[in-house]
Amino acid sequence: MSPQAKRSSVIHTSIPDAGSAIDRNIPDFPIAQLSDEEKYFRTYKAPPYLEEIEDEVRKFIDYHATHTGKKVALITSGGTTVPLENNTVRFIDNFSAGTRGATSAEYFLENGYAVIFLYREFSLLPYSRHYSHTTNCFLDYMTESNNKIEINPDFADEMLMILRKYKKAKDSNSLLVIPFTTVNQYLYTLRSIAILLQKVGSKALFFLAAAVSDFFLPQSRMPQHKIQSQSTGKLIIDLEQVPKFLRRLVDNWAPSGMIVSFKLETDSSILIDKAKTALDRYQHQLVIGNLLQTRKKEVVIVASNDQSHWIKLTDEEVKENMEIESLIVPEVAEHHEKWISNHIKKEQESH
Ligand code: 9Z3
Repeated sequence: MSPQAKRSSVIHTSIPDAGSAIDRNIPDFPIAQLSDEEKYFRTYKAPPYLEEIEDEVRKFIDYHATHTGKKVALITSGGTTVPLENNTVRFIDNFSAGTRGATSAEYFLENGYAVIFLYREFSLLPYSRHYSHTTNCFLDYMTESNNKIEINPDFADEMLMILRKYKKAKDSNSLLVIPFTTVNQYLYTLRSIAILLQKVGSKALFFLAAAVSDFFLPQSRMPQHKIQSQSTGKLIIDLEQVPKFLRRLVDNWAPSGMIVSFKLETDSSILIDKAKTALDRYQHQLVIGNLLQTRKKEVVIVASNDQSHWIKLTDEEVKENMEIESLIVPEVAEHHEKWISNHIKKEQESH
């Protein structure tokens, strides 16, 4: 049974919360300072379904902590939206389809991890990604024979392999899928899951591939209804900076977990410097740098000891449809192993 099927009702994160339009009682959001992350959570309310998700995540983590001893990866995937209206007709979004996250989730599962997949609702999911969002219609994978529907033999072998992996992940209760749509939902859910993951200590791995908006429109300024066309002929949107949640994650929410963030740039000359700055600023363990233009065939892994190296697919490998995540994930898992043994050593020394 899929994790979603177990829920008492389907959670749809894309349904807007209509209960808090422009409300002058909600304090306006202060200009973001590095120390202001917690203010965000004091000012903005949690999504109404959060407790339900926390229960599911708690059960999943307890199951693996007690029965399998697996390492647990939290993978974030896809882009966050920034609603411009309470009854949301318009929102700001970004390009991410969730390919990096969904593909990486499959390789983490293959590498023995239990995976919590925190993804933008309707973006790519592990395993089904091979058939959804493609240029082929899913019906092209079927044929009819003797009044029965069958898998088109051209695709059957590949589909069988994927089906087996999918079933294995499900039957071993190794994949939990949790949705978000808005940046507010993302931040709240990330925080909750990170705190719950403290239970597995250094066995928790954070693989933050989601493209999170840097700016948002505070609830105090969000109109309830669709913005009407302006007499000035212009729409001026005044956004605030989303607090830098990574610092809270490293310092407070996940003090023992290993944290891998992604840095996306479009200018190759600044990529490594930006990745190093992020490591310096947030003091986490790895940054994976990628350029929008080449992200499917090369990434640079930058570690906190200032070492960096590129993983690149050759033209041949690209032609053979090799996925760069099949190289990224084992390398990250190796770093994680070292992280865990260092933690065990430190614990032994302190006893
Ligand atoms: C990434 O860099 C991901 O690799 C992509 C994946 C979003 C490029 P796709 O979904 O794309 O496979 O099409 N994610 C992180 C992007 C990001 O917003 N990073 C922040 C930054 O660059 C840091 S948390 O400042």
